[in-house]
Amino acid sequence: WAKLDWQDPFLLEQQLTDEQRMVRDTARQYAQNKLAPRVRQAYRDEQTDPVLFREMGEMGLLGATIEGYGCPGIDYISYGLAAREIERVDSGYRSMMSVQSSLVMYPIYAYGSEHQRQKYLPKLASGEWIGCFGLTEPDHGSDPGGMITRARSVEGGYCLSGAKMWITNSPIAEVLVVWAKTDDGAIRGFILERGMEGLSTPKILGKQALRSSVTGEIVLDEVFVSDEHLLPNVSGLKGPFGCLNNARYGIAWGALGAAEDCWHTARQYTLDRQQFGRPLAATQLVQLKLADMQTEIAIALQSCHRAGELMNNGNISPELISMIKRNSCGKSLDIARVARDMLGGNGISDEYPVMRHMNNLEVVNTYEGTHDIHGLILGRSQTDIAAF
Ligand code: TGC
Ligand code: FAD
Repeated sequence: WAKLDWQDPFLLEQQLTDEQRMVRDTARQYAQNKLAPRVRQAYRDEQTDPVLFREMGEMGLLGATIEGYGCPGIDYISYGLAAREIERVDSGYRSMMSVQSSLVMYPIYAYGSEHQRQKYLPKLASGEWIGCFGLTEPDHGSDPGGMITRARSVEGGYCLSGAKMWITNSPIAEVLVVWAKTDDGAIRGFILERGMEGLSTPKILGKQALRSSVTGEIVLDEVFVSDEHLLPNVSGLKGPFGCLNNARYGIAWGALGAAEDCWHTARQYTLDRQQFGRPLAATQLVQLKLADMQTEIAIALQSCHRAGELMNNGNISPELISMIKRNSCGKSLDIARVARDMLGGNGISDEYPVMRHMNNLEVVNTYEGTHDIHGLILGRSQTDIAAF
């Protein structure tokens, strides 16, 4: 019998290719050497440094699965492994990377004209330009189909009016992918640029989570865009949802990085901390908690790896992505809450990462479709009844 590798019970390491390991190691090095030393202050000050996008661009982490246009074209398992390494440091940093990659570059690549691809993708890949994705509105979150933002046809283009809420990167974005209903009621995507008349992006202040990643509104007051700003190759909700599939897949891997950091921190802390004359880790209650964390993370990583194989051969369903997004986020949030408790009073201090991860995971469990909405997507898939 083999000896269990407690950190990697299913030997995921052996399932990876050399290239996947290389991408993972590069992302880990960047995350640990460059992001980890900055995160505590960034989180305290609620500051997002735009230079991080250029660093991520140099590391090939932006739009990484896209072929050409300055992007490396890595496979989906490598992309998931990179998301896990970045989120091991902070969910906010992974958010910045996934919005730019899956929600801004992907729609331009998949639905844009060749001219739009050439114009935007290289600068988004290098991080010179920062992007954001506006779907959610103040009164329409889980039900984006009810959006009220309008793109009225006018001579030579469209006039956009409305408001988007809770938009990652919006206050610092140069390129804004915005979804709006046209005169015929169809949902269409538009590429907006900072500086357009009538466009503003106020920052949302006072977030108690995801503080290293800036969030804002997009306010559209009769913003004129010419026809060439319309994404020509998609119409309907399948446009934004197609982007969300990629982002949700990355989140499923990423959240587990944050959970692993909580698990490892709780394990080391309870080994070091003595109460009643022995390490906390010598108690049955603590060992059960560690066993639960190890089990949930190991099984979830295997599900992500399998989903990555299906992504790579173009054979994944959106519902399976809902399953792993929901499972990883829900389980990671539970793990972070338990880890916070295991650190006692120290668990609330930012000397340790667990409470920051816990707060961040509250967001990760909510955005890109809440835990319950993904449950309803899975419920619909087995009953054929939409219970939303
Ligand atoms: P429904 O009738 O189900 O579908 C409408 C049309 O869309 C198609 N579709 C999909 N296509 C591709 N992928 C998917 N996952 C798809 N889901 C649906 C569907 O086939 C249909 O196409 P067609 O051609 O027949 O018209 O739509 P519904 O309005 O009933 O939707 C229900 C529900 C709950 C599934 C959906 O609204 C939903 O997923 N809600 C959650 C909203 C959400 O995830 N918002 C995310 C905002 S972006 C964000 O949070 C970024 S955070 C980023 C970060 O910082 O990391
Ligand atoms: P609601 O839809 O109002 O849901 C509130 C509660 O009701 C939830 O528990 C939900 O599960 C439940 N609920 C809703 N409908 C039902 C139902 N039919 N049955 C049972 N329960 C239901 N959006 C973007 O477009 N772009 C971004 O970049 C972006 N970034 C974000 C960053 C942050 C920090 C945050 C917090 C959010 C971000 N979002 C973004 C928005 C995010 O996607 C939404 O918050 C999310 O989809 C939920 O929508 P909502 O907040 O309106 O909640």
